[in-house]
Amino acid sequence: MMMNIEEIKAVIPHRYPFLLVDRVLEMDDKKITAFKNVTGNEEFFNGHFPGKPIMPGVLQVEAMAQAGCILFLKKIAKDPKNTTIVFSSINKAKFRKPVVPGDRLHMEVEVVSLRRQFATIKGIATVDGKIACELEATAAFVPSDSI
Ligand code: BDE
Repeated sequence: MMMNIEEIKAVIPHRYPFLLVDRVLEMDDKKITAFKNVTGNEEFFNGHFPGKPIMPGVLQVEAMAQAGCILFLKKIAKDPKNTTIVFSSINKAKFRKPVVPGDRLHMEVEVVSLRRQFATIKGIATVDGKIACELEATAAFVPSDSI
């Protein structure tokens, strides 16, 4: 179930500079494992912060949300071509460790609640096995032709 960057781009609409998943390693009906390689050339390091590059925690949240989108569209949505995923809530987020140039942000995102229109995910992002960010968020599935 590995997916490379071109396969990822065929599933979610995000593009540079906002596509934050580089590869999917594993996926089943409830869980996806993916990563982002964080390079020293990321645009956001110029300003966050000058001389002290740290990946914004909100972008770690976004990266896990994107991994969740891939899981929803590949495994959960009944009509993925006509489904838009809208994140409706960040229920909980914790930032435990700074993510810096050269890090591989490894993400495990799991669906913990699935209703007709809403899914809640839990995500854990690690670098070298150490937790950088924990997330619980909720997304809504919307028919694309309704918005
Ligand atoms: C720690 C845990 C989770 N996320 C980030 C941290 C962290 O160490 N942030 N550090 C930010 C930071 C910003 C600036 Br400006 C600075 O000069 C230094 Br010295 C910092 O550590």
